[in-house]
Amino acid sequence: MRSGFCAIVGRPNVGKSTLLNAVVGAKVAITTPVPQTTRHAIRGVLHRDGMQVVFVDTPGLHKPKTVLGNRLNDVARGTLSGVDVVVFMVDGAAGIGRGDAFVAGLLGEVATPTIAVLNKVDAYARAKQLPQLSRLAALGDWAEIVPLSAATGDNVDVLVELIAARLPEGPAYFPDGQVSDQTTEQLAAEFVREQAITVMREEVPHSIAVVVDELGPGESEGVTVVAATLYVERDSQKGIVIGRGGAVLRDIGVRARAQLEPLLGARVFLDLRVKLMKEWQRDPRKLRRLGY
Ligand SMILES: Nc1nc2c(ncn2[C@@H]2O[C@H](COP(=O)(O)OP(=O)(O)OP(=O)(O)O)[C@@H](O)[C@H]2O)c(=O)[nH]1
Ligand SMILES: [Mg+2]
Repeated sequence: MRSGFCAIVGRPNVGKSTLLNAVVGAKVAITTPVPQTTRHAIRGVLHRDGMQVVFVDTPGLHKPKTVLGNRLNDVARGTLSGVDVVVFMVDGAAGIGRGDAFVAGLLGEVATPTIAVLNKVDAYARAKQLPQLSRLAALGDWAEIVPLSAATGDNVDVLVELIAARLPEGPAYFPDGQVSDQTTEQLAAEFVREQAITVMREEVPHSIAVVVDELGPGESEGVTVVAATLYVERDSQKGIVIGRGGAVLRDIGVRARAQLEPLLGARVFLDLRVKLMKEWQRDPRKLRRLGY
């Protein structure tokens, strides 16, 4: 069979994780309108007759301001060697800028064949596509250039074919039916973090880390208990995440439960708490404790 690895890289918020979910056909990575959502290299597996593609979604490459930021860039850069194909994604709706040129520069140092993707073609006028494509072409030496929409799925199949054509003969790296390398606890923590980011504003989303403390059958039949802690960095953020009378945390819980129930295939009792872990983004030991 044909099989291999494909890294998806680009600056934050261009739609990398949305593409991962589209190609895999399942929600394996969280996606939000807030840049720097993804914090791990997340593997998602596309199974086809006679073919397996392991996609590696990565944190958006950016100018780091914290230890966490440096760590995220290292994770993204670390995936570039050891894959068969790289997908370099830019956001056609936001336009191509210095952040994209910076990532393209990094890719110039890597020998892996790279397919450039112009994402979000659903979100701007068609007349703007040609200039965007030529700007993208000028950024590097790309094996192919593909305009697509990760959100609507438009042209995603074309990208998959181009990736498949570049894969070697190889083994199946994941068993049939397995679409991700994350544990249920990791996925559940990410689903909670997605809703926390979606509900929060300003700088708070970046200050949140989520750890699932417990996940298992509850006392009543068909109920799964998920207990998770939302860690914030500053004392003032605790009150913001909890909200007046607990309203904000409740809102996060209701939204997260709606995502967790299909994931776990059960009714979910979700127990959320908020704790302070001072300046965790700047402390390597705390980062390790949070799994980063
Ligand atoms: N209109 C439109 N929006 C999209 C498309 N793809 C992604 N988005 C939106 O763009 C935002 C960012 O998407 P993500 O997939 O989280 O982006 P990312 O590149 O993984 O971001 P980081 O993890 O922060 O690096 C979300 O609000 C998505 O819904 C697209 O094709 N069209
Ligand atoms: Mg992402």
